[in-house]
Amino acid sequence: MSIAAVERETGLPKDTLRVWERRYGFPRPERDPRGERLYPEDQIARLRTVKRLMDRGMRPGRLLALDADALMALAEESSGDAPPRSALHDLALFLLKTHQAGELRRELVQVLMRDGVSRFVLETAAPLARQVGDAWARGELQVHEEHLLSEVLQAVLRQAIAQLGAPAGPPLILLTTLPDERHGLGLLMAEAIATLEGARCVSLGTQTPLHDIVAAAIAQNADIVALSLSSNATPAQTVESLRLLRAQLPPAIGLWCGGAGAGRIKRLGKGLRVIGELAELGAALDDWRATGVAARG
Ligand code: B12
Repeated sequence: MSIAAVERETGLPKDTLRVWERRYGFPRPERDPRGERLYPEDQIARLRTVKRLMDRGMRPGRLLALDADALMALAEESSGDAPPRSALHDLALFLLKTHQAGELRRELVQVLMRDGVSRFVLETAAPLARQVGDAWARGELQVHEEHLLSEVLQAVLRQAIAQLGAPAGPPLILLTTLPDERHGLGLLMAEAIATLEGARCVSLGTQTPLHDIVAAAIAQNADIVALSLSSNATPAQTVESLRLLRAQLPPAIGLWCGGAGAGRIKRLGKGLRVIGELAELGAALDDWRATGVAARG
């Protein structure tokens, strides 16, 4: 894989990969006939694990000093920090591995009926998506099995949103993701919780060009534009897109961000609200209603 492909695959910027190569001697890419870097699959897998552990707060210097086996042992050990796996999650992983999509959907719908939308989203859907991502990174699930989970979860989340009916609002929230962001499950989860909290939601799905986000927000008379940023989002590019978006959106329209990638952009300043956890969305909406001010720093 080329350096650009490794950046896309792992979320590690090209410059970082080159610096690590010089400073730590890892990764050690091969070269193609034109002298361009080529990364073998085993090194990409190791880089994925390094990134995952860095997202949990570990320093790259420490991680890159470990050989492949020691890194894997650390990853196993630190998966204890992840939310505990429930019996349902084990069942879901089994159903994915045995390709029983219909059965998985039935199980999830039953949990939705039993627990209600809020608990289903916070306690079942979000941890399940993360655990499936971890299982894929460990090589326990195939890409097509991960895709299957996304499709099943999307279907169940859409069913949950439809069941809630359309609240009258306000505020009216326009939901979408930035042009390079294909992760849309967090967006659906935010839509479900916001709908439950009585906000009117219009979702454009994923990957909307910036000028179209602005045009849609004006056309829909939106109070808030809410974006979902996954951990795959490149911080520098995200900050730049958010700056452009903030500058082009009318000041009265709020710009809110959530998702694993939103935690890194807290310092963008006025006119952007970062909502760390979905559970905080209700409080943010109460706040908006109490002050009546959409654009907040
Ligand atoms: C499903 C999935 C995909 C699917 C997405 C399908 C879909 N329709 O969404 C597909 C196959 C498209 C995909 C593609 C890729 N993916 Co992917 N994917 C995942 C996976 C398994 C689940 C994502 C997810 O939904 N997570 C659950 C969400 C809901 O969690 P969250 O982002 O933390 O959000 C929570 C809150 O913050 C909040 N929230 C989210 N949004 C918002 C918005 C608002 C307004 C609010 C208030 C709150 C809020 O709600 C959530 C619940 O608490 C993750 C694993 C993981 N750990 O997340 C990998 C993961 C995110 N993907 C990853 C990668 C590398 C990729 C690809 C580069 C792979 C590739 N080679 O193509 C591409 C990139 C595509 C792109 N340009 O965006 C990596 C990112 C690594 C990193 N840290 O940089 C992960 C972490 C997998 C891994 N373990 O390595 N992926």
